[in-house]
Amino acid sequence: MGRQLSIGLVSGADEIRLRSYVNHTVYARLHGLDYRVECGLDEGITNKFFYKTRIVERLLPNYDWLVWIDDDAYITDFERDGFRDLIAAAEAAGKFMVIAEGPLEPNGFWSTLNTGVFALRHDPRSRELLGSIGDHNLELAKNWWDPAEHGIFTAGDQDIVTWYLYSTGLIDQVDVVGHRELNSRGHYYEHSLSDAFVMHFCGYPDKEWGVARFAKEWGIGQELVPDELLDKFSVKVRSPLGPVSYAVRNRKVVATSGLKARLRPYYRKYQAWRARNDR
Ligand SMILES: [Mn+2]
Repeated sequence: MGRQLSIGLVSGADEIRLRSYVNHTVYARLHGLDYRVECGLDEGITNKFFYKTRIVERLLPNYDWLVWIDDDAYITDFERDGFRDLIAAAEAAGKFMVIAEGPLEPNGFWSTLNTGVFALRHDPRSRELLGSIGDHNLELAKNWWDPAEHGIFTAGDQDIVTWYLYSTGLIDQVDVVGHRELNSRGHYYEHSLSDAFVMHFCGYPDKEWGVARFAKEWGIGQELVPDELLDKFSVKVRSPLGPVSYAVRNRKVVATSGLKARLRPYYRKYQAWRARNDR
C-alpha cells in the first residue's frame, strides 16, 4: 500500500453567503480532510463562475486530489466516506476527475454534468482542463452546445467543462457518477438524509430559506449536521434563521411563486435567465 492520498475540500465564491462552511467543516474534521473556505476575488475575473475555478487552480498543487463543493451544497450523509471512496476508485482506474451527472430538476432542467461538486487530481490533465476556462472558450462551447444532448446552457464553467471534456475525448478519463453519490437534489430524498451524499440547493429563489425549509422537513438544524456532531465539534451558533424571519422569507417566496403562476408564459424565460445566474 502507498501512502494515504492527501485530499483537500474547498468551497467559496466572491462572497461568503451561506453557513454551509459549518456543515463542510464538521464533515472534514470527521473524515480527516483539509477544508478551506476561500474568497475567490482575483485579477481579471470576467464571469462569476470563474471565482470557483480560480480557487481550484490556486489550491490544487497543495494536494493529491482537491474536491470543490459549492457554497450552496451541503453534505447530508456524515457516515459516508464519500469523497475518499470515489477518489480511491478514480485513482485506481487512472482517472483524473470525479463529477456527477446533472439530475433532472423539479422545473424540468437538467445537464449532462454539474460542476457544483467535483474532485480533481493534481495532474497535467486537470491543469489543462482548468486552463480551458475563459470567455473565449465559453463562446466555442455555446456554438457547440446541443440542448437535446447536453441540457441547459448556464453560461459558466459548467458548459466549458462539458464542452472541453466531450469534444477532446478526455471524458473517457473522468469518472461520471450518479447524482446520489456526489451532488443530488431535494426531491431525491425520500427516506432519510442518507438517500444521497450531498444536497445541492440549485434553483432556489432564496437559498437560505431553501436550506431552512429542507432542515425543517428532515427535523435537523439549519447546518444539516446531526446534533451529536454539532456538540462534538463545539458548534455554538445553530439554526440562526429564527421562526419569525423564516415566516417572513417564506411569505416572500410563496408570493413570488403565486406571481409565477399568473405569469406562466413569461416565467419560462425568467427561469432560463435565473438558471444562468444561479450558482
Ligand atoms: Mn451551486
